[in-house]
Amino acid sequence: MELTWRWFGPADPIQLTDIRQTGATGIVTALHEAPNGEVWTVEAISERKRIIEEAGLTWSVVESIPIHEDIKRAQPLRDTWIAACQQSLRNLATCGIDIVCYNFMPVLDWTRTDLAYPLPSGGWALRFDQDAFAAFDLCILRRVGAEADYTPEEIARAQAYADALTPEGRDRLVDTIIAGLPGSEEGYTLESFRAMLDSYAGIDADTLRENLGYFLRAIIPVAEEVGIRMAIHPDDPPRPILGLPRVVSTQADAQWLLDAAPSVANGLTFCTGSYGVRADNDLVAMARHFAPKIYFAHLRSTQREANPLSFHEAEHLGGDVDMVGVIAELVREERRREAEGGPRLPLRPDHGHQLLDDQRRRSNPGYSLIGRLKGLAELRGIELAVRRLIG
Ligand code: DNO
Ligand code: MN
Repeated sequence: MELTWRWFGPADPIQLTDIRQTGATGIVTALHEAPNGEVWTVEAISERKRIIEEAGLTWSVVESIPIHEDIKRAQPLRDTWIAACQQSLRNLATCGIDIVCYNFMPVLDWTRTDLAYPLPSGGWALRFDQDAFAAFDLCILRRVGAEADYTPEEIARAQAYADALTPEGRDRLVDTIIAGLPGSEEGYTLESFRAMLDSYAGIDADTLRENLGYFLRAIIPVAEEVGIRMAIHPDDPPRPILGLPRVVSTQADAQWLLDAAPSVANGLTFCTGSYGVRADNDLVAMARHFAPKIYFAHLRSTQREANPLSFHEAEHLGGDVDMVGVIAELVREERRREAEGGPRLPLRPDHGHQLLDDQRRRSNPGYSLIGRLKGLAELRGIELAVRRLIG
């Protein structure tokens, strides 16, 4: 499989020359500096592509093309933003880029409560602690109606959590949740965040699904026409949060999405770390079922904790995800594509722990150098072993 690495562009403290040494050959990136909704021009795309190729790498996947909140909320300007997105896809195709990852999570992209959770080994992981999150929701944000989403025990634990927070701890928690993790299109203050949440009043899962369907019916034909394969990233965590609906969390959700706009251009980013947080997602079965529609793979594992709504990011080959089983399905799929002249199947280590020098150098949360290098090396080893063993 094509080994890739997420790079946040020239501002990423991890440079292309570093990535070249990891064994990855493909770059996963976006024009992160382009404001949400603006068309990505052929000039800007080719310039970024040139920088990547000059380093001996290729621009393998776009992650992500931003989907404007107006599209998710069906606001009057949605057709304008959709037209911009269609034009960006045409321009990407002109530059020879043919896989585009995106997500349809309202307001927040992926969400964590702790960016440096100490592991017994001394490494640091990203963590989502349900009590910390509930403390944010109930005691800091004070979202109207939030109590209905929690049991009395959860509310008591959240209150105790909030009472124990220092002012710095409180600020850190707020920033971690709403300031925007890497790749997020927006960051918020508490005030702008409340306003954004309010703008989703009345939008339930059915409405969000309807709006996603509208988007797909507009985008997928254009992608198909220009030879781009769209790959939706699942929700992380894969469940509604803060009263916001999420509709790409389960096998049934992914099936709905594929059926909503049947086309070779409509496919999935198989993110094992996101889907894998739910015990009812059987990842090996999903990899097998969706294999031909998996256009991009994010491989990492998570570990559910005593409270199964809490989790932290595990070793790539540890935790709750059967990574060997998933890779075996992906290798089988790649074999089929090789036999039929089908498209490539890029994968990337999705996040890594902060290990060794990672703890002393700057990097984007989740996107460390050594932690991801370790993940990549392990995943590559499994792939080679599986390839040999299945003959
Ligand atoms: C989480 C990460 C995210 C993801 C974006 C995709 O699993 O992979 O940064 O890239 O949500 O749009
Ligand atoms: Mn992912």
